[in-house]
Amino acid sequence: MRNTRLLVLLVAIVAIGVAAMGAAPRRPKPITFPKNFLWGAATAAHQVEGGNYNSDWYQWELGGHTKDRAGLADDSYHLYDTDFSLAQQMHHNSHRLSIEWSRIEPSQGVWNWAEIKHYRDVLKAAHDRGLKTMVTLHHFTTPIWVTDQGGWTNAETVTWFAQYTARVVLGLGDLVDYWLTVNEPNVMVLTGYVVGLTPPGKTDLKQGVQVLANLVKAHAKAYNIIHDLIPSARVGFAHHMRVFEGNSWWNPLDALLAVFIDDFWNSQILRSLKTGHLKLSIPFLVDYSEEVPGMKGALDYVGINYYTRDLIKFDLGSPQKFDIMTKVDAPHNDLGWEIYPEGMYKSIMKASSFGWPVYITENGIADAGDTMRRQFLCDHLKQVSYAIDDGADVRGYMHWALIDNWEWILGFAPRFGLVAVNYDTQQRTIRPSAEILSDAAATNSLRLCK
Ligand code: GCO
Repeated sequence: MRNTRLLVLLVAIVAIGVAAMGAAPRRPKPITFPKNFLWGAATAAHQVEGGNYNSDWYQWELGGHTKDRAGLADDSYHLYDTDFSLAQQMHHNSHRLSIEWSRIEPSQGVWNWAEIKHYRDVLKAAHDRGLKTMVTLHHFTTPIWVTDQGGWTNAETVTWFAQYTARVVLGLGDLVDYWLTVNEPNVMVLTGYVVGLTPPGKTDLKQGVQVLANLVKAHAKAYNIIHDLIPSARVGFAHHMRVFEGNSWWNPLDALLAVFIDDFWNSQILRSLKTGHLKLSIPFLVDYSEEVPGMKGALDYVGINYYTRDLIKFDLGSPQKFDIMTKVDAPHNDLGWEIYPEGMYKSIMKASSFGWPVYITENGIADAGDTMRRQFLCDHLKQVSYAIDDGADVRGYMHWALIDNWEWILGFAPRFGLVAVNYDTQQRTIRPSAEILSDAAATNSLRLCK
């Protein structure tokens, strides 16, 4: 009896000790980052360039599915050097942007050399401002000539994307430091083929899974083409990662579903690229399996886009048998997304468990008042540093976004920019909170974060 009591006491003491250690600060201040760390911000062609009238998204806008039309957006097609000079003023050493496929190849097999020349000018301007270039080949928009022939449901699109990739590599390859093939294949499929909010507006999970498979194949094919032409190229894709947890702690079905969804959403594409076997599955819902030649190891780094956490609730009444919820008693951004910095650490650790280096290719906050971004940056960057401490090979952080921009179906209202944009005048103004990232970039540390 006495021994048992003693044992209980001992266990309690050890437990308290461990808990106290866990609560202790993880790093001596100031937090510093590895040498040659990339510091920068991201944009995407259709969201900032303006004048893109040849893609499925433009048609979607015409169909009245978006709050505003992108129109001239930030007019970055013309003002790109102004944008880069702002990045330079903020001490960034890199910038992520995307190339608009429908400009380069306005109709099938027709190459617009003037647009290739335009992007050469853009990338040169970035280099002249001391910015390494990270170039996305497909950021949500697909040329109309492709979607007219079935878009990403058509397996031929994989070949067409490969041809476009080859053209871009030949035309721009000498000016690209990092490649991203596709942006967020999982988001494209969820919004475009499952919930139907973005083009092509379908609600067909089966077709969505086929599209996801095609996007992964398109990535792998593009990866190989880029490497054939430029053996030393660094090629990744931008993977949207989220944290999924059960909605009610007492309901094991919520937790179990969260495990399945987490694996499908966050890990299965990476695992497929590791093994060469494309396997997408959620028990009773999704089951896709195919050996894809040339896919094994077709990745040099994982680009992580991280924003938030979701809670999963078992629901017999919903077609998918679950609902996606947001934690209520937590801080949220202007769009109601939970602000959950620990998710950054969790996402990095998950991605890096596959053995690839990681770049954060997006992370940001809709915060029109600029009251939350400062803390957001500090909290998320700290989590990046903790992941590095724990062995993850993180090599860069790109904030979403460099400037306010057109947020797809939500139009111009959400303000994600380090730089505020007045859309009437195209006046750009650096937001005070941008200082956190500028100083981090200038000093390779988080000395401004408490
Ligand atoms: C995405 C895209 C960006 C968005 C950003 C904010 O993640 O949806 O890559 O185009 O604008 O994420 O929602």
